[in-house]
Amino acid sequence: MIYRAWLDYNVAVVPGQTLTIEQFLAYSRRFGHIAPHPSKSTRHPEIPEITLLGINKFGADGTLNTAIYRRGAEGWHTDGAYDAEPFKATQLYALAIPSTGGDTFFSNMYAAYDALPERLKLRLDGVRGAFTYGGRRKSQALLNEEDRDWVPVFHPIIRTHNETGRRALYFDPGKILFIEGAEAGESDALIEELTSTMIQPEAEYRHKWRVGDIVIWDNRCSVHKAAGDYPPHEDRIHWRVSIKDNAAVARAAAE
Ligand SMILES: O=C(O)CCC(=O)C(=O)O
Ligand SMILES: [Fe+2]
Repeated sequence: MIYRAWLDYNVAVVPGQTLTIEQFLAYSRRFGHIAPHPSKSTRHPEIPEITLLGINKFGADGTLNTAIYRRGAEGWHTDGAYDAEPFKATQLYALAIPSTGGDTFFSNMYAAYDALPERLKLRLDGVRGAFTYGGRRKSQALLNEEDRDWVPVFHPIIRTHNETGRRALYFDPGKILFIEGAEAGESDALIEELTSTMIQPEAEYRHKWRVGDIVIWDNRCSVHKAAGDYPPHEDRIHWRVSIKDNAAVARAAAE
């Protein structure tokens, strides 16, 4: 039931939960395989599948670590586009929520595809983009030094969702390097045009968190960003899991 609604709506919210980590992991596995996130420094110290959001926000000298405070707030993105098999879903469970701010925004990429001018639909059909962690800006502050060397991976910019069969725009301004087969000027122009047109205001959802909320989103057909605007001295803490497609993980293991 939840799974079907989630496929239809991209984002599913289950409010009012009181879960242990084991329960959260067990529930998350209904959606697929939980893969540890490449940011090792923000993983739970004992359970690598769990990423902790909003923990260790202040350094030893008391300064705010903006990479942690503003994680996910640097722009619209889809999680894991730097991976050959990107995360199908991301799921967050809210443990502490500030008195004001700290919302998460979502936007539908089926709607973004539908709204593309015919010229772009034709130009991008069958065309792939090159993606890395940090993209052209090389924003890699959450990665350990030894984990910052990324080989670009390629994904179709117009993606047919493997479960719904619908076409979506698959694009991430902060992770894309270039559009395959386009000369540099055109590639930059396409990236700029997609960046400025990908968000359809009527296809947005803004989640206002409450403690106990579980929110899962589909990275294959939506983008999201954190507001990054809450009072830094207040807590905003989530458990987070990155979820891959079971069949894809089994295929990769067999290779
Ligand atoms: O903290 C949030 O609101 C979302 C952060 C984010 O982009 C993510 O967890 O993938
Ligand atoms: Fe994200």
